[in-house]
Amino acid sequence: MSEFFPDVPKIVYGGPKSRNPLEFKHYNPDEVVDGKTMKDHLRFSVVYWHTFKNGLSDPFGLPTAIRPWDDGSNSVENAQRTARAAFEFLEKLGAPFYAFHDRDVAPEGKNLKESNANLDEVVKVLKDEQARTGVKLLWGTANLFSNPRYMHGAATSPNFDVFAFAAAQVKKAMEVTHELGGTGYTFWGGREGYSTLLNTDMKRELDHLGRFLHMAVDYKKQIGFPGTFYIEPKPKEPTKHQYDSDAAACLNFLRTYDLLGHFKLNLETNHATLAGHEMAHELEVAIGANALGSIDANTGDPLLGWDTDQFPTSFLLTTQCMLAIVKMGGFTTGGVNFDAKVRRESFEPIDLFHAHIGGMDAFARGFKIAKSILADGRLGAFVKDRYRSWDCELGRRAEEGEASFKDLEDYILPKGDAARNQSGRQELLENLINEFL
Ligand code: XLS
Ligand code: NI
Ligand code: NI
Repeated sequence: MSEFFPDVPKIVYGGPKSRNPLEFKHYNPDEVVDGKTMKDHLRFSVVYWHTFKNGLSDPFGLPTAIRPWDDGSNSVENAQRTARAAFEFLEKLGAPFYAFHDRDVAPEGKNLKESNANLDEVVKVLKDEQARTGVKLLWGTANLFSNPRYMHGAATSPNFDVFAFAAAQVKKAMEVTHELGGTGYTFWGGREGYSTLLNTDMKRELDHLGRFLHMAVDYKKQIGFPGTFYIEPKPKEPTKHQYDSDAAACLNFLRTYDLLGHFKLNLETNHATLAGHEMAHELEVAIGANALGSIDANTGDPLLGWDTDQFPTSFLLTTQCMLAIVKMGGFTTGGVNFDAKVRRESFEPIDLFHAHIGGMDAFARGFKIAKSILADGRLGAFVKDRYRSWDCELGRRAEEGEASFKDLEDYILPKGDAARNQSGRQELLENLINEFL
């Protein structure tokens, strides 16, 4: 079927020497690495909202995107045609997964009942297309931020009716995600945060959010949805402060409300940047808590202070991501989900292919570089060696909670001054990474 992208063939692996922009240079889906194909290691996913629905408007200008499948109407028919275009794209690209918000795939009706009915009509097409192509749903989610009703938030809205509406919307979104065999369901806070503390009872709002997520956990059990629940941290935008501001804040929230066992984190690169962290930092925080589930792969622009959601092309960035993910043992349920959009000036359908091919190649290359760095072993050995002084009897006891201040005093007093330090060798290690890029 070639209706919407007639000039684009199935994207194949051409190798690093290929000069064809519509071929992969590094991503060879069938190549086996450590007993698993690249396709299964990287689990690439395309997002519905940016790739099929985003008109590329910005705060200063109207949409520019040419999207032949979209007649601009709010009809179910338009949504169904968009779904077919989406699957033609997914199939040609060879992406094994996609992700959506309820309102990306189907138009909102004049009330919830009508919206749910619209969704059901489009889900039929999505189901058929999934069966036809073998493409799977990585995760679903509910859009709890676009409609004006959510101006004060959804689960943290001061308006109880809005809270109830959000609950009903998530209930339905979970049902269709389950019906489509989704491997996960994501909670991104949307507008869960505040613009000013002057009008905000923060503790009460957080309590409400905790309750909301418990109800979601209960409903998950009730319908037997086996997928993973994800929380996606973001520090700001659209609100001044989002409650899920970074990985550490999310983990603290989950722990406080006794939800930690039920959620993993879905980390987004540009959100890490906005939080003042490197993506690698966020990954380490999540992995340390055994809570990394999936990543929203993108990047920001250092000169622009907002969530520009650009496609990741830096090998250094993808290497840093994949070093953490490979060390963790790889993805189990999540994947590399391109929550990324083409620039407003890249308005043609073909740009969507260039963007995804580049992102997939960058991650494939980052994956291989990370594997080489780990196989080389020098980096890991350096880090291990840096802590070797702890590998003594008292060090072990201190790590295991079996030593007291008095024990440490008894140990160090006769030694005189503290032991000699060794260099952190940051520059040497940065050079070492560059050997592999
Ligand atoms: C917005 C978020 C959003 C989530 C899904 O910044 O990244 O796209 O991934 O709701
Ligand atoms: Ni995201
Ligand atoms: Ni984002």
